[in-house]
Amino acid sequence: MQQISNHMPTAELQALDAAHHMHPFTQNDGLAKKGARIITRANGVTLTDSEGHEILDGMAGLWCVNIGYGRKEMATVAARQMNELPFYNTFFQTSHVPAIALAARIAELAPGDLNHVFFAGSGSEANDTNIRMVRHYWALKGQPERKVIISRKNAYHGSSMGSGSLGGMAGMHAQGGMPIPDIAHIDQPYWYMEGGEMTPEEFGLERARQLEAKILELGAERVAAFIGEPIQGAGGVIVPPATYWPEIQRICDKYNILLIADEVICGFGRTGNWFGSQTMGIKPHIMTIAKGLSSGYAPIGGSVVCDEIAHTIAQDEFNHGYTYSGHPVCAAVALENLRIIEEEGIIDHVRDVAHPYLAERWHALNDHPLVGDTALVGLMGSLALTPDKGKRARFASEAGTAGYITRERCFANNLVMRHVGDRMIISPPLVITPAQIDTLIERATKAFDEAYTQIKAEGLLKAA
Ligand code: PXG
Repeated sequence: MQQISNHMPTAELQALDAAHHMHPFTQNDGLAKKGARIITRANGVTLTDSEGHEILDGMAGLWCVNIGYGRKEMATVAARQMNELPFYNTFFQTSHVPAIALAARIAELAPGDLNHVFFAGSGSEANDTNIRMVRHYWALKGQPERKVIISRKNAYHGSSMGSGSLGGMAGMHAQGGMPIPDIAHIDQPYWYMEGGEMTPEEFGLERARQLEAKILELGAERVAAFIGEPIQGAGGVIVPPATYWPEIQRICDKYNILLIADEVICGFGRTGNWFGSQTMGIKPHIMTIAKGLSSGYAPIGGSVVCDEIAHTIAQDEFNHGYTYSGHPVCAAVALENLRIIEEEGIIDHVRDVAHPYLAERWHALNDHPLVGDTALVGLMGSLALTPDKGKRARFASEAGTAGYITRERCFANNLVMRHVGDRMIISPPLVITPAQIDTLIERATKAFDEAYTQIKAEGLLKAA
């Protein structure tokens, strides 16, 4: 059996990595000089690197390892499915048991009449499906001019041409010819940094009403759908004011615009319910799912579609699909993941134990001189670093300078906490215990203290 050794010296692994492996969202020259951190094993909420460090994973991998690492049942199910049927496709009038069972299970869990699943290999692929599906839906309804999809700046919906265009990441749009035509973006509901003198409630309404203004500007007869993450994840865990989603829902209903909830991060327990739409009171026509669907143990995503759209699309051949749509091993692994989440009461644990405890400790970080704002929904949290707490001030330094310093101090203290600009974010495995939350907060506090000292010493504690 060919094995990749875990016992090669770190420097050799790093040299091979630098020579041959192109990392996503990375300046690879800089990384080559520094050397990648090499993760070799993981269990529960803890990663082990090639130097033997034990690191608390405050990000659940990439927002996905909801059930935690090292669940042997997942490996057993994958091996069993590989032995029985490692691959078959779902094109050309065939199906197989894992895809059938998973689609039926997702339909049971999903709210309302979201009863149909189009599988993909990832969240990006699923959002590409959504673009084509909503446009084709309107074409079948005799309204082919309804093509425009409205999204938000600083949204993240994936990295393919379609999904990256839906997203509102300026840095992505600057490279490689994005966005594709007929995608429009409105401003994000980020009160802390963009709300000015408005109350959060006023600001939530103001930002939601940009959707109405955009619809009227384009002409409602040209607008196919609105897409949003119930809570923006990659954009910095931005929790919209309470007034935002009800107003978005009202506007979508009024103009008969389809509503797509991108649940790739919020889905499968992250917000304390099965779906973020339930937490935020949204009634979507389509939900994008991936990540927590399999807890990242296998790559799988999909679009969960309401009766009306699915029945309409069913009238025609939908010329769309991926080799790995409903991949049997990934589907079997996802089903086992859903069984674990349900039978072990993991969402109850989030709601009743982990969230309340983390909330107490997370919001207490507001007392730190570097912290100006904390937010936490379920187990997705963020906080703003600021040079001047009283004023919701930005740093004068380039955005992300203080965040990067703080992130590096977290790593040095064996904690994975990410930064988005000067906002720190967490999204730990949903199985995290109160004792592990204590460890997370202790390491974060120490890292923030060290970062504060360094930021001050480097003369960066200045407001813009
Ligand atoms: N939608 C949302 C809301 C996401 O967060 C995707 C779609 C795309 O999924 P795939 O499986 O194609 O990656 C995502 C992915 C980050 C980061 O830096 C976030 C994601 C991916 C990579 C990096 O936080 N989210």
